Amino acid sequence: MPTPLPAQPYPYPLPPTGLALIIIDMQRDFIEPGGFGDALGNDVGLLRAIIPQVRALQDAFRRYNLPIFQTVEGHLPDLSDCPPSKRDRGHGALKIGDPGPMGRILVLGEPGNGIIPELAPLPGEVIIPKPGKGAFYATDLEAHLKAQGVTHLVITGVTTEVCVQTTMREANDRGYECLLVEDATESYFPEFKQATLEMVRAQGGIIGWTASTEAVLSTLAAQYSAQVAV
Ligand code: TIU
Repeated sequence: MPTPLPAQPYPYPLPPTGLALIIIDMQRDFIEPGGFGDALGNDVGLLRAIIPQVRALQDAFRRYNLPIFQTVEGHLPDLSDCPPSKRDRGHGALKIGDPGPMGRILVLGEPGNGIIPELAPLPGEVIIPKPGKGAFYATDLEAHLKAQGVTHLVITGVTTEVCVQTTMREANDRGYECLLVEDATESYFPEFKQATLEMVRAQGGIIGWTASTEAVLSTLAAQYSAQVAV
């Protein structure tokens, strides 16, 4: 039986099996000075606010043996998977592939492309490299989810209205029941974050649900503690 999790626009049916945590792009490129987010002219310090909540969710999913998928946005060193439109957009100080203080901007394997130490994955946890904003485009995320019987996604990470929202919309169209965690996602633009929360849960949950980290943690404990204990 699903356990109702306090959420908007109505309780989210937390399933007994099939739940996964998605952590979008908590990589140095977006959160530390000298990366892609900084090159685009953003105040990257804003995004650090969600680290404790994402970490608490990561710890809980580990405790209950539920799958965790982290993504990183990045491109192959030859940029063959980076459309010129993306590289040229925005007239930033540094373009994708240029050398920067944390290595080549938004290139897979460079120091800036690494997940921040506070949220480092454990051995065996899956990292999905993605060339686009959505985590399903040109990745094997859906194959992983199907292989593990995942039907419900708790979604966190940055930035809310770009990679997080794109991923949630892609997942919703594929039939996943998606919950966006309000205080575990962040944007360079507070008003865009707020608008995203409102638009995904409008019209009876047109894209899915939103809830607080505390609501997710307490409902996870009620649903899964007993399962782990046996
Ligand atoms: N620029 C911005 O807000 N976001 C991105 O480019 N990628 C992600 O959201 N991860």
